[in-house]
Amino acid sequence: MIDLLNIKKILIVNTRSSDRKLAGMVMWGAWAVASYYKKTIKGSNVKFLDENNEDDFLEKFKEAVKNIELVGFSLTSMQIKYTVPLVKYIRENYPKIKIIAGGIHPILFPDQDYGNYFDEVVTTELPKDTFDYSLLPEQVKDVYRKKRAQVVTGFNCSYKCAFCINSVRNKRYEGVPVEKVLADIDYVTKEFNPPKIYFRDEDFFQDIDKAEAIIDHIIKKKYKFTWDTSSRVTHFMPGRIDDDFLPKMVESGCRQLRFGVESGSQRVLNFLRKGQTPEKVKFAVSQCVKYGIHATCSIMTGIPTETTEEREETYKLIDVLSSYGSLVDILGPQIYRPYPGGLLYEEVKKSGYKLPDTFEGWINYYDESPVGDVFDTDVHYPWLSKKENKTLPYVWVVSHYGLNYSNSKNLIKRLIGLLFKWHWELRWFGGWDVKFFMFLRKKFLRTDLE
Ligand code: B12
Ligand code: SF4
Repeated sequence: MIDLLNIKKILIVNTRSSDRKLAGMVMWGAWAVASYYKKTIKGSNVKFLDENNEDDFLEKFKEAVKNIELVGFSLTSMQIKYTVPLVKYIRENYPKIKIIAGGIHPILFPDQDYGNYFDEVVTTELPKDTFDYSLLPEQVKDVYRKKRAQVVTGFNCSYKCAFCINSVRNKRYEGVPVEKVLADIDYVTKEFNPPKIYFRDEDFFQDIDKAEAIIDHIIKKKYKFTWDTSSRVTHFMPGRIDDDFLPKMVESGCRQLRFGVESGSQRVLNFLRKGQTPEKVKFAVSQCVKYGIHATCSIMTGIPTETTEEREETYKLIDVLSSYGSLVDILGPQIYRPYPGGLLYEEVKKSGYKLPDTFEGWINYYDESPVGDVFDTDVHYPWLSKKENKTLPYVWVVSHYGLNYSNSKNLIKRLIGLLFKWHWELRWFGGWDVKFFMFLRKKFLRTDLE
C-alpha cells in the first residue's frame, strides 16, 4: 500500500469519457478526491486536471507530471480508453511516479485484473465532505458565474430502480447536513453570484425537511438566483410537495424539476421497480405547470422485455404530458443503454450481452458497442430486433424536436419542429430527413440538447 503521508506532490486527473468533452460539468468524484488529499495530507501540493474543462489538456498534463510524486486517475468505465495512454506516458517517461486509480469502475469491478497499469487500485469511496473551490477548473468557475452553479445537497438514493447503480451498490440516500448546504449556498452566491443554482442530488426531496430548510433560507436571504434539481414524481402528495409547499418553492426561485418518467407502461414501470404510476407522473407534471415550473421528463425506450404495445403506451403518455404546454420538456425517449450494474443489467446478460472481464478489455469496448451518447445510431443490442436496433435510436430526436420545437417563436426551429411532429404523429422514426438532421446535429451542435 502506498504511504500517502510521505507523498506531497499529487495530481488528480479526470479524463474525458467520449470523443465529446463534457465542458462545464462538475466532476464530483475527482474533485472530492483532490479536495480530500489537499485537506488531509499536511504540506501537500495537490493539483486537479479535468480534461473536460481544459484547453490544451495534454500539454498541461505533460507539464504537470514533470514535478509530481503521485498521479491518481478517477475512472468510470468510459474513461479507461482515455486514461490508459496517459498511464503509459507516465510509465515510459517518469517510472518513479506512483500511479493509483479509483472511482466507480474499480468500485463496480474490484476483482478485475488491472495488470501493471496502476501501483494501487482503490475500490472504496474516499470521504466526500469537502469540495475545495480553489481546485475547481477555471472553465467550470466561469460557468458558475455566467450560467449555473452547482451545490451538492445529497448523494445516492434509497430507491432501487432496476436500471440504476443504486440497486447494485445497495446504497441509501446520504444527505449533506443542512448547515453545510446553507453555508455552501452562501459561499457560492457571494463568490460567483450565479444566475442559477443546480442542487446536485439524485432526489432533492427525499429529505423534505432539509429541502424546506433550504427553501426558507433562500427566501430569508432574498437571494435572486433561480434553481433547479431532480425529484421523484412520488413526492407530489399531501404533506410533501403539495399546494402549500409549491408556492414557497416558486418564491424561492425554483424554475425546473427533472423527473425520471422512464415509461408509460405500468408493467414496464413495475419491471423497472420504479415505484410510480403514469397517473403519478401526470399529476406531478401538471402541478409543476400549474405553478410555472418547467418539468423535464426523462424517458427510456428499448427496455428489455418492452413490447411494441407498451412502447406505444409510452408515446401516448408523452403526448399527454406535452399537451400540458411549453413548460414540459420531453427528454427522450432515449434508447436504454446498459452500463455495468443494476438488476436490469442482469436481464440483458441473459440475452447474450457481454462486458469485458479484464481491465484491458474495456479500452476499446465502447468503440464497437457505443453507449453513452444520444447520437449513437449504430447499436446492436441482442435483446432488440433488427428493426428496433435500426429505428429506436432515432425516437428521441423525432420526439424531442417534434414536441419541444413545434411551437417555437423562432421560424427555423418551428419548421424543424413541425416536420418532426409529423414524423412523431406517424410514429415514423426514419427517413432521410431525420437521418440527415441527426448527422448535422451531431457534427455541429454536440454539446447541449438545444
Ligand atoms: C452526477 C453524475 C454525473 C455528472 C457528473 C459526473 C462525475 N464524474 O462526477 C455528469 C452529468 C457530468 C455525468 C456524466 C456521465 N455519466 Co454519470 N453519474 C453521475 C452519478 C448520478 C453520481 C456521480 C457522483 O457525483 N458521485 C459522487 C462522487 C463524490 O462519487 P464518485 O464519483 O463515485 O467518487 C468517489 C469514489 O468513486 C472514489 N473515487 C473517485 N475517483 C477516485 C480517484 C482516486 C484516485 C481514488 C483513490 C478514489 C476515487 O472517491 C470518490 C469520493 O467518495 C453517477 C451514479 C452514482 N450514484 O454513482 C452516474 C454515473 C457515474 N454516470 C455514468 C455514466 C455512464 C455517465 C455518462 C457516460 C453519461 C453520458 N451518457 O454521457 C457521462 C460520463 C461522465 C464521466 N466521465 O464521469 C455511470 C458510470 C457507469 C460506469 N460503469 O462507469 C454512472 C455510475 C451511472 C450509471 N449508469 O449507473 N454523470
Ligand atoms: S433511478 Fe432515480 S429514483 Fe431510481 S434508484 Fe436511481 S436515483 Fe433513485
